[in-house]
Amino acid sequence: MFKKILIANRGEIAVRVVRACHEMGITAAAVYSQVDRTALHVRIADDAYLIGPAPATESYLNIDRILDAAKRCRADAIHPGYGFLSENPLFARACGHAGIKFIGPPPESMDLMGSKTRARQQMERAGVPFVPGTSQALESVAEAQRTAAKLGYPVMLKAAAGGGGKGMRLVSAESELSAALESAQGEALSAFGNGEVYLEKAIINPRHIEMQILADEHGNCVYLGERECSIQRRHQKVLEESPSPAGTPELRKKMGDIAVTAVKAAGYANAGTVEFLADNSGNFYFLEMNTRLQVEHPVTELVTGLDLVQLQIRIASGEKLPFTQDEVKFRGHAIECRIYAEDPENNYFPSPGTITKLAEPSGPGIRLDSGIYEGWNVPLEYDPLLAKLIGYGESREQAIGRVQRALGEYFIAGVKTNLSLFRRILKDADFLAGNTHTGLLDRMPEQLGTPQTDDDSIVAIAAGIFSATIAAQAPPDTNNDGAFTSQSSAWKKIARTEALS
Ligand code: MV4
Repeated sequence: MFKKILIANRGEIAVRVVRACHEMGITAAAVYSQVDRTALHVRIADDAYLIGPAPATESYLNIDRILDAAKRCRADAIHPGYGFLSENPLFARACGHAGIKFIGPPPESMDLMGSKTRARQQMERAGVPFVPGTSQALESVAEAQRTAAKLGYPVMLKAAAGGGGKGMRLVSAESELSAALESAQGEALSAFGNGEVYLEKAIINPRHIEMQILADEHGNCVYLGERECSIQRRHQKVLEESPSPAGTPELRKKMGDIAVTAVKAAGYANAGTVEFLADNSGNFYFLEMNTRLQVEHPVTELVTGLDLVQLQIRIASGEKLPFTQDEVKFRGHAIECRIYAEDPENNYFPSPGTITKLAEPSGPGIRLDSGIYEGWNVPLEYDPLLAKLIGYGESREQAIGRVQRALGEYFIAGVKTNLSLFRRILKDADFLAGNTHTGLLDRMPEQLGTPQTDDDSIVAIAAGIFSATIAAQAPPDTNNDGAFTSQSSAWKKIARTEALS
């Protein structure tokens, strides 16, 4: 087993990996940029290395500087987390050349899955169902027109080097095709340095369901169940759950077996996710494969009882998978909310700043993977994910009740957050009915400037928090908080004020 792992990431995921290392008796080394000197992941790691200034290209995305830190601290292995260098085959290769184990898949699998057209060709050979379309770059407008006519409109133009929605165009009619092709190719070229674009039939109102897999370096592979990730905004996931409310044990087995086939065809090892689009008729299609640990991995951990990060580390050290597919048991339901420092009243723009107050939820069935603490400044240079609130229950209803309860306990001041969005989603009739789909947030009415609850006690508590933390500079007996005191005993008021100040 490794003695020391360098974590090439920051925020909550770096904290998550430090925790796994400590549970396994492995020394955890952090890296940080100049604005992250006091970040939580630096505080809880055993060592920490400055790798450069704030811009990610000069720090968390800089292969040389990260490898230099890994050599300086004599790390045996590097965990890349998600984002940054996690899906960069050049980085995985550079780690190999430096004699440091990259905790992730072989670079050849990353190359393959990094090209959507190559991945589609490989999946076709393996017999994996994929969205009808081309698996080669389009060469001309005439070719695009012929193919689109065969598929039937609407169609989707996609960048071969893309993923996650970048460089994508929905085309509803032939009259739009040639302009869309030109702009998609231009965008792909400038975003990825590769103008290759291909066509798929468009699936209308799809669900986004993904399958977690785990493969060792000895040819064994298991699936760990699906995650429903349809609740998203502008290709940014907001809430994920497992199992999918649209799923059945039969669908899980079918999708899981197909995911394992895809993984074997890619020569894959370590943790990975196979993404599918599902239509309303029970059909599903391979979309792409993510060759990393994902943000939403905790929901899978809760319903399987497994520790994915520990298993990644054990697999990378050469161990065999310690269980078979039959031994994987699914139990209960888990829901994750991604808590971002962003302003719901300003188009969810990032809202960096200092966390002046923080009250975190806990209690039965609640897991909080957080990267923040009170007094810390959320830098503006990176993704503003603050924490992931994950609720678990025996049933979906119990999980929802626990997340709702925990949202009520959660209080973050100093930065704007999207907590109010979750309070609304968890009351939305479609969501409660399990009718999750990719258009859900677009249809949800914004309730800006109006109270987002009609529960008087919540309004009173919010007013109390406001007067105790923000409005109140004077002693409690001169506070202008009549609405609060009229409903509460004096001792409650004093206790709350003391707890909050
Ligand atoms: C699609 C699609 C419909 N038809 N492909 C968006 C992200 C990228 N990974 C693939 N995406 C889509 N591909 C075909 N052939 C609709 C989407 C899509 C979507 C997919 C998953 C979750 C949210 C989405 C929101 C808009 C579009």
